[in-house]
Amino acid sequence: MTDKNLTAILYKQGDIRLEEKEIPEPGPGQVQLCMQDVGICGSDVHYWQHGAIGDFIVKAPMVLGHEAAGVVSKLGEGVTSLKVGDRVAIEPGVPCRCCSYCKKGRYNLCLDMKFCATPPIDGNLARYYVHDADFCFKLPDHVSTEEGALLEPLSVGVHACNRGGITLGSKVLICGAGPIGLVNLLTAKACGAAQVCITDLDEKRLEMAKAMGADFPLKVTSKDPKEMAGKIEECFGEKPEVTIECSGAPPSVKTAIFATRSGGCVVLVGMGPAEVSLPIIDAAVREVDIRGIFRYVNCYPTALNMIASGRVNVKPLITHRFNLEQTMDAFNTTLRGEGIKVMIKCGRQ
Ligand code: NAD
Ligand code: 572
Ligand code: ZN
Repeated sequence: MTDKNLTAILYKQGDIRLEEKEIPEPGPGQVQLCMQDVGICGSDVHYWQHGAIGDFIVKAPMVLGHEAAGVVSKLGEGVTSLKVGDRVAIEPGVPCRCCSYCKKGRYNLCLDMKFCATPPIDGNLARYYVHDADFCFKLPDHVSTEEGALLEPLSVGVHACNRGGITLGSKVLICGAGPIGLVNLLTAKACGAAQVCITDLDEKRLEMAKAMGADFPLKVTSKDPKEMAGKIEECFGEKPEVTIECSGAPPSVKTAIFATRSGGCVVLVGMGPAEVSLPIIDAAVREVDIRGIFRYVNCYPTALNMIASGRVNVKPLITHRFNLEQTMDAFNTTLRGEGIKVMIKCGRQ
């Protein structure tokens, strides 16, 4: 089999195939990338296991992968910002650039967003891939392409911490110590948070959170959100001003509201059921703001500066590495809940 452009394609629920595709040519304003590192996200696994997330249904074969970095291998017409050989992180969502959201700078809310590995848009888990050059961020020599791939989840943390208003001295609660909870932990600390409490059901994940700087790793031992909120208050000696909910589990969202200080903010990052019963009057009368986030906007430059300056170290998040040919092993590892971030090396071995 000639290896032109080995690509990981989700055909339908439960059916990922590695296939040879043509190497794509860059159009005007685009670059062709020789892919280096692609991290597996929970959403890739969810599409594989369920064939859909909400209204986003896999109706046609779709290339997986959106946490990615590569090396520029060809320039499309008019591209002057990059050159062949540049190592870049790929911001996976390209908006229309023309609508009112885009023009106001909130391009993550664009209704015509084309986001890698969100149906029907192909992702970049392949040897070669093309992307718009202005959504590729050149990495300094001392930043690896693995770190470049991790700019994607880190940008979720940057956006969530911005939306929560985390600042110097903040006391912060993070619910859920998965990859997204952990990038929020790193970002909150880098924003100057004085103390961070992070919750999870899983002790291994809490150990990882402790190693990454959590002041209070707290195991969820009670099904009663008010009781958990009490335990969180005991950790800090008072309620935290900001809570970033990164599990999506309904009891945890309730805990997030009860645990947050009056006048504070709960940021909803985790996506659980579409409708959840919440202590909304408790939030209302204590002026606890509830804010959502949708991915990130204008966060790649910040995330890259955080890594390049050494203020944030994302490397410990990577617990497993596989080659592109081992894609199924990589996906099964994530499915089993082993480790934190599974990275797929896309170069020929
Ligand atoms: P993950 O499943 O790896 O992590 C979630 C963690 O929450 C797990 O460690 C789990 O043990 C823990 N958990 C479950 N129930 C809990 C409870 N009651 N209390 C505390 N912790 C609990 O997922 P992830 O990759 O870290 O992503 C987290 C969430 O963020 C997902 O729902 C994902 O869809 C969402 N997400 C949202 C956006 C956005 O734009 N809003 C972007 C990226 C990810
Ligand atoms: O890295 C981006 C990302 N976004 C996630 C999950 C994982 N990774 N989100 C949760 C699911 N939504 S969605 O609106 N959707 C499938 C488009 O339900 C997007 C944000
Ligand atoms: Zn993702």
